[in-house]
Amino acid sequence: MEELNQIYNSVLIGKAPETKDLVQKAVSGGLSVGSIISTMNSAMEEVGQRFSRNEIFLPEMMVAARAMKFGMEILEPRIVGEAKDTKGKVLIGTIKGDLHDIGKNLVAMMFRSAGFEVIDIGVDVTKERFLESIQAETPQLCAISALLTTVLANLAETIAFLKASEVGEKCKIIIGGAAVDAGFAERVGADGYSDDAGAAVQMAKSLVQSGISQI
Ligand code: B1M
Repeated sequence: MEELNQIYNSVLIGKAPETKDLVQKAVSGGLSVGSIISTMNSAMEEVGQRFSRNEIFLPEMMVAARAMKFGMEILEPRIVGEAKDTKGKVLIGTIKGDLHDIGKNLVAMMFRSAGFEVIDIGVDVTKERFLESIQAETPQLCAISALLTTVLANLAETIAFLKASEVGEKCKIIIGGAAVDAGFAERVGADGYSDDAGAAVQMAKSLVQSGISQI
């Protein structure tokens, strides 16, 4: 489809205002939000692969990320909408040492669209800040994003720290992001893992339905 190809190329080469316009046109023309997100995700995947092959460098990766964020600005109100009831409360952040936030933001939007209250505590979050925020906000779930393999030790340490704390029994920890998988999640004692935003929401719903009580 021509509109999706244009969005793909626009994200790939990092044209932020153009991406915003194209996404606006695509949604006005009736293209689904899901197809636009998956097109932008594919472009980011290609950006990552080109970066790995040293065909592009950090500045190109940064402008591509900015372009996707511009596109997401158009989609956000359509994803989030008006939540009618509260399914639960989720605290979300990207682990210490990791500044990637596009995936985390998308997961947060999907949670909001499914009726969860979301407390987003940002990127580069230390284990102490996760604990303080959980104590202050009393969420039923804490979702942690990790895209870099170099932060896996921080993630494992954070999960062990939270599990050993007073919130350990009450707040379930779910993880996701390109650096983690189900095996890692199991080894480090996370309560759940998902590889995309939609699956994270389904998992959260089933964890909440299985009777987690609020702290
Ligand atoms: Co970075 N980066 N980056 N980067 N970057 C990756 C992750 C990398 C795979 C690229 C590559 O080499 N192929 C690589 C990591 C390699 C590794 O660790 N093995 C990498 C690297 C090396 C780096 C730097 C170290 C580069 C450098 O400085 N030399 C540096 C690190 C900075 C830091 O964090 N300390 C860096 C920097 C950056 C930018 C700032 C330029 C930019 C981020 C901008 C931003 O986020 N604001 C960036 C980008 C854009 C990428 C790629 C190209 C795209 C990431 C993205 O946004 N994808 C990425 C390559 C890739 O992932 N293929 C790459 C779109 C997004 C929607 O997907 O985040 O995967 P994603 O989220 C998905 C799922 O993973 C899941 O749901 C989302 C939607 O379905 N999910 C969850 C995510 N979090 C979840 C939490 C959950 C559940 C599901 O909780 C339950």
